[in-house]
Amino acid sequence: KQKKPVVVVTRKLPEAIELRMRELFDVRLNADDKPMTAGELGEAVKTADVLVPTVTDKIDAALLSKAGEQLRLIANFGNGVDNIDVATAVQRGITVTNTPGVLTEDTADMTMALILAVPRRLAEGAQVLTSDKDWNGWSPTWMLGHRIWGKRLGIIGMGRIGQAVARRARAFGLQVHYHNRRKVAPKIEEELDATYWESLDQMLARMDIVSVNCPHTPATFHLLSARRLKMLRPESYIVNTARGEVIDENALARMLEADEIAGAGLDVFEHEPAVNPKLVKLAKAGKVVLLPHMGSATVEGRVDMGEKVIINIKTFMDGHRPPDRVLPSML
Ligand code: 8YV
Repeated sequence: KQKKPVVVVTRKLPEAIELRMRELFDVRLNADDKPMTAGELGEAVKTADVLVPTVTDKIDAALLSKAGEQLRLIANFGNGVDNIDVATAVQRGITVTNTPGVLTEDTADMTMALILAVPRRLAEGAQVLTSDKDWNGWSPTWMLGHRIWGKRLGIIGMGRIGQAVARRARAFGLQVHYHNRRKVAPKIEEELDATYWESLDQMLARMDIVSVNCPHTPATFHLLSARRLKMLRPESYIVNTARGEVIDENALARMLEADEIAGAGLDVFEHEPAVNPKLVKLAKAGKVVLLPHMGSATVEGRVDMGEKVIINIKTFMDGHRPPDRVLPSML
């Protein structure tokens, strides 16, 4: 009987996924629900045939240089692969996979939730009834937010998630605009009634709400730089459910403080789990809504992600190309 491959899983996964993995592989699980240290990861790659990391594990060139010859596959539990030095992994003959598709709708839902929550002051309103202060009752001029219907939404990154956001936005009466490396297929553009902007600067200057839905790559790091953020109108809002690194977080916080933009809804941060104290202060003041990286956090989604990881490992171990292989040229 063939030896089961050693699969090191860096974080606690849904129980059903762990059970299924144990049937198929020689699973080494990180027992506590916190990230492995760099030292523990270094030990893990010496023995693992397959590594299953998450967004909280940095799989960089230094770590990969410690890997033994037996490490052949890194099956990321997650869609974004900015935690992995894919080019170095591939150079060393290691295949990398991710979990695309299964978290598209959940992440788009959370994006839409923030698009609604910030202009309509949802978090602030919810606090009124749970804080010690009394609610004095309805008033015609109290807790007024801004209408989103009829406004212009600019989506940065029109991949699966961007398109899913666009579909929702259309249903809420928003006009959809987008910036992407390239124009999407005419059929999709037509379905979404979406306007393409080749120039991100020009799009930013005309939007009411901007949503970041692109991956974090060297090309998108601080894509929303201090200079670009200045293009935004003071009445505009910004939502990010992609990666914190795409926005210069400090510059954004400064602009929010100075009322140079109206508000922000952020699910991701530049230095997770640290959050810029200025943003926390602004959240307490009701100007921004902060979520702790929950975009894809559904019970169903995590199981789907786990199943994708299993399929990728199994297919690879059976000698075939795994369905969700990531190549450096795709980034
Ligand atoms: C996951 C995410 O929670 O998949 C991604 O890219 O950001 C999240 O939805 C996380 O990455 C799991 O590793």
